[in-house]
Amino acid sequence: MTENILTLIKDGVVNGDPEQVRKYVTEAFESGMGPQDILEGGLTAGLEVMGERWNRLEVFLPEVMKSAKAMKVGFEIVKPQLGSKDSDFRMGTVVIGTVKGDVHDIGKTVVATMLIGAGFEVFDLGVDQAPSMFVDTAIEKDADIIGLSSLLTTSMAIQRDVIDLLDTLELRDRFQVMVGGAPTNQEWADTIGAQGWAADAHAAVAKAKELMETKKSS
Ligand code: B1M
Repeated sequence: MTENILTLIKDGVVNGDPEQVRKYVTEAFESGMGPQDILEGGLTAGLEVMGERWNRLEVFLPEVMKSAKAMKVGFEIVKPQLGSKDSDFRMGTVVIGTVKGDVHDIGKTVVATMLIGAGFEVFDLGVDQAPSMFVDTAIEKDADIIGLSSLLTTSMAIQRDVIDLLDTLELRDRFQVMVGGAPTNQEWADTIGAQGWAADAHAAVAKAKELMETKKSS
């Protein structure tokens, strides 16, 4: 039963069918399934299939866009269930966004939502953001962490540009920088001097908590 609904959600994403996604995400909740399972087992799994098909040149951009839109319809239903923030309690403040030249926003939005759910105050800048935007907002909001998402090998360098800008402004010690996105890894984070890297949204929440501990003890 659980497997079945998740497969139907996944197929809805693959086929770019928002109504199918909406129907079965709603049914999944009604049957008692948790938001995390629906997100990972259905919605994200559907986009992974599209990514693999793209790699094999079996699909084109309009199909991937349709799938991404269908995924977002489901994510909007799941999102409120992921966030259980107690408004009086704050783990820390995060400014997050996708870097300049990159319009991929799904993974970044999932990470932002999970951080909110874990009790962080999050300012989501959206996509295609210049280094100065991250730094200016972090100063303005007195952030603890700057989160940089990049899904393209061509946009990864912008993560380094943000850190370079912090160095230039002598603000390097004021903020913890966390990077993420499919082409990134721990080695890249170490190379550019980011304090944190995470492979997925779960790991991003754990890393953000760890960075807060580091910040408090420094
Ligand atoms: Co694009 N795309 N895309 N795409 N797209 C990829 C990323 C690609 C790997 C596909 C491929 O070739 N196999 C490839 C990049 C290759 C590379 O550079 N290595 C690619 C390309 C080439 C492009 C275009 C250049 C295509 C073109 O125009 N010729 C173009 C780029 C436009 C631009 O940005 N300037 C493009 C466009 C698009 C769409 C608009 C069609 C659409 C995006 C829609 C949207 O976001 N609104 C799209 C999509 C959907 C994808 C794939 C299929 C799926 C991405 C996704 O949303 N995954 C992707 C293939 C793939 O990844 N398999 C692909 C689901 C999401 C939940 O996972 O984003 O990885 P992800 O996020 C994860 C982790 O990475 C991590 O946690 C998240 C949640 O678990 N994470 C962080 C992410 N950010 C983090 C930040 C953190 C910590 C963790 O801390 C701050």
